[in-house]
Amino acid sequence: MYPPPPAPAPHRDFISVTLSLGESYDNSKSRRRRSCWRKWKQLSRLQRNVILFVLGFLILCGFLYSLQVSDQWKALSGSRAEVEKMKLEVLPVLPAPQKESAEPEGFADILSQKRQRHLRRGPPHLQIRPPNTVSKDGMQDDAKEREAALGKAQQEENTQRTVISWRGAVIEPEQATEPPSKRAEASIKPLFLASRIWKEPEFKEARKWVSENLDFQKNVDVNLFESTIRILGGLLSAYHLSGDSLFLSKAEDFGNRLMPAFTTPSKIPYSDVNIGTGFAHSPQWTSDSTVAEVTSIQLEFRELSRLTGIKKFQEAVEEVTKHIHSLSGKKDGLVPMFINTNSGLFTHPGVFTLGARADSYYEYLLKQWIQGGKKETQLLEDYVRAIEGIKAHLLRQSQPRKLTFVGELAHGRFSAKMDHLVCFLPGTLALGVHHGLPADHMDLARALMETCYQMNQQMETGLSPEIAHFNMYPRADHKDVEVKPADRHNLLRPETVESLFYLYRVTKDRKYQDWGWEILQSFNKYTRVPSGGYSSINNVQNSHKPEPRDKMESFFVGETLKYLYLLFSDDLELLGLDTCVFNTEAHPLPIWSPA
Ligand code: DMJ
Repeated sequence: MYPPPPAPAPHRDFISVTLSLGESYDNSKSRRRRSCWRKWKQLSRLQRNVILFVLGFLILCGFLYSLQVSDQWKALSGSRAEVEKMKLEVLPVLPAPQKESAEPEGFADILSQKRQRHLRRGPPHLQIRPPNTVSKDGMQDDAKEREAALGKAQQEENTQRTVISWRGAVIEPEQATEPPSKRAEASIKPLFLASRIWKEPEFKEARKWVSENLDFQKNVDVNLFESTIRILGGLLSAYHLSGDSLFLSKAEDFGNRLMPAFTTPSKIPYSDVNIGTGFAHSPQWTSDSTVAEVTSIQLEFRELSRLTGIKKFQEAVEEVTKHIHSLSGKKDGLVPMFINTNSGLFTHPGVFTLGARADSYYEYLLKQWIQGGKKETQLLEDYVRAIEGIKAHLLRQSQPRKLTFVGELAHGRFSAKMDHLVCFLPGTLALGVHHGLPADHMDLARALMETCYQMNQQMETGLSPEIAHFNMYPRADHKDVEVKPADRHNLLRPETVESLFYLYRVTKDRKYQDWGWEILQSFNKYTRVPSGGYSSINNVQNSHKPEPRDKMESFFVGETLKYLYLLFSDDLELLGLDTCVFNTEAHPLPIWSPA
């Protein structure tokens, strides 16, 4: 045992603290040193060795730790630089609309903005752009620098446009100067005056590929609907954009290969066809086809007939339209989701949605009417009746913000579920109003557009889930839009921005551009892949871990980016709503007899 330490003198402690200034500093230090030394001497050899070993170990650890921290610090500074670099790389790649009545900016402003122009881009109509006219007053010294700055800014814009024009929207609005090929039919007002895409090197490269590599003699099953809207629609659109008959002959070849799909007892086409063998069939598990699929191939087949003079394409698809027009099982113009290829009857009756499996039925009623010069009144009647059916049976308002949404009906039971796919509807309604349909359709279009925007905006990533559920009852802590775990993914779908494009074209309200801009920022932030391209994500509600799926659907470049490009263009005649209709994959086709 060690002798007990000398009894502490409480007053002395008190004095050593409070009166330390009255005691010499050296004295107190040397006393402490002496007492430590005495205690050290009182320890056994073993105890001293243990203490020395522990001290040595601690010093060694401290040294190693300091080395590691300095490495981490270096890495951290490096990764900060990386983050900054990435911020610069994750630039919005689409051009934005011109600032409205912009005051010319001072040169100093432009120079200081130049470096940050992408990072600080706000809503499109507030964006900073080089002025069109520049005051000469007091600016002569800076003229060269200004020119360089503007040139650089323009260069940046051009680079962005090049990026987007290659894999995205392939149209350059500022080059809209020349008409398409003289080979375009005289009866059709030249469609794409606005574009001279066929002069672009990318187009030439693509044409070469189509000419040398696109061979449809393949033993492969394709889905009739998907390949019609993407391949046939794309080829027809390329023909109209370029006037190059290569695309029309490819379209005719492909159309012929799809025709066996219509050889069913009911003339309602099969879902699948082998384009090499001509064997067409339903999916293995059913003889049903999807209503949206068999009714959303008409724009393309009709146009193919008009261009080639071969009637069978148009006749086959119009047979389907007529059949469905007179079919029972609808509810105030709303159609079920399935139809049987043998009986020609709707199956799974009593279930109504504007989402998957029914959506583009409604879209193509209106668009065929427009395509044909607004003469086929039966199409119009079916469309208008369906909109009334939607109002009567599927519309509700959410809580707390009273967002108007389109739900679903199953055997009389309403479900507050809305697919993101339904967001095509505000755009289609606005397109109808542009072509003379009732003004109350526009009220509905605006209300639904707000809802689709909120489906994006209320998510942590700013991107809509695949399916939203709406809260219909006032409940504390509940937002309007709710998402089930299985529905949290985002496939880079176009419907919201597609509708924003139509709403902007019809109303000229720049808020729709702003909303599109926000969505583009979110795509760039959460779905853009640093090495190139974009990816679907698993979870729109987790901005820290959105979980990329490593998959980019072709509709992202075919539709989503194209509609964003057109939304941000202030050239309202670029693929104007009076000259063309976009098929459901965003490929523009001509209106036959423009009003
Ligand atoms: C597109 O392929 C078409 O728009 C189709 O009509 C349904 N939606 C997808 C993209 O979401």
